[in-house]
Amino acid sequence: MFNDTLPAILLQSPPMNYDLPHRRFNPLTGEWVLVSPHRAKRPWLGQVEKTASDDTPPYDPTCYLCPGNTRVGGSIVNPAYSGTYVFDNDFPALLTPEAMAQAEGHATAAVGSAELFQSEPVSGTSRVVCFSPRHDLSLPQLSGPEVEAVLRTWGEQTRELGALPDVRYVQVFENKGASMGASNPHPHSQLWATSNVPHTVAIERDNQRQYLAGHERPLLIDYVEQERRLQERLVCTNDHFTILVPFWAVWPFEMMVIAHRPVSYLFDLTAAEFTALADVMRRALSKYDNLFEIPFPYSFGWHQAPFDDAAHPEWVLHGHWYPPLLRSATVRKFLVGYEMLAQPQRDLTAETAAARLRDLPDVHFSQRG
Ligand code: H2U
Ligand code: ZN
Repeated sequence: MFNDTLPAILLQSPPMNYDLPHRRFNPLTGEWVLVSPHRAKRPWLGQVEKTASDDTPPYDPTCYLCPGNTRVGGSIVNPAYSGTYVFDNDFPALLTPEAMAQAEGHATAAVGSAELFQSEPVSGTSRVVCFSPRHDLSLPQLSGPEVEAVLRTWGEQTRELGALPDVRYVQVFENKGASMGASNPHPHSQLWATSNVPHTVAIERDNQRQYLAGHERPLLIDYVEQERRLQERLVCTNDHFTILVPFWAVWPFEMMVIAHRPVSYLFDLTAAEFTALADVMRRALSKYDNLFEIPFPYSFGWHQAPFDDAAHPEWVLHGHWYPPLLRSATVRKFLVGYEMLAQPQRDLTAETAAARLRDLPDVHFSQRG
């Protein structure tokens, strides 16, 4: 049952006409988004994206992620893996503390005052997680147990990397589709574990802490309960997780997955929660692909609590999908101009985007009879 007491701030918010330009607040980041619903019909003469080819083979002899193939660089051969497959990134963005200590001949740039030219070393580990030996299947095309295996692998990797003495945060993320910078269609994700808590995560932590201190309830627990009651922005839900288009979404079909209890890490989920999470994700990601009947590109990532030696009663495990496509498989949104200089802006409302996703079948178009 949901808590019937709305936080004071929401009780006080006046009814709004969402057909007129307005701005919406993101309580996780403290940022605002400008919403201009009347603009959704403007003509488009700009860039047209290429669609992914639909003749991707189950195995590609030239793919550096397929089982049995040689990785870039030529010295490592992938094993004949049958489930998920994890390896250290051959081109890591971060050096381990040991490699940092061993590095010789370091150059020092000329700097000014300590206040205006701040810097600090960052060490860490980068890994790649392949979802499946199949080169051609994205997450929603895998079976429930296969998606669960991916979730459990992300959880185990988070636990392992988070236990390293110099790690303060583990970011799990997936770039899907060439337009989001994915280097290869083979379904895969990355983990970067760093010696610092990255900026966005630190801001989300501080805002969740502040909300808990003021309301004695975690921010995202209050938020997800109210969204489940309002029902306007829901995409898929079950007993343990909700996927919705957040009220403050910036990207046209942006979604969040939110746990129904304040759990900090994927590895803290129960068996029933892993199964439930695989279920909502398969359904929501099938809707994504069904929207334009293409593998829907996005950047996705988990926000788990930092490993910063503090307890995290404020934290609610959640993930963000940031997909660029707007009106078709070939027309994307760019965050440029006013959005780079002033604030993000969207035309399509979050409610319209959620209704479109909600109304789509939750069975992947490739698997329909
Ligand atoms: P992206 O598609 O999100 O770029 O992820 C692929 C990662 O795989 C990328 O970080 C790594 C790249 O460094 N990689 C290897 O570690 N070994 C390879 O043989 C090729 C790619
Ligand atoms: Zn492959």
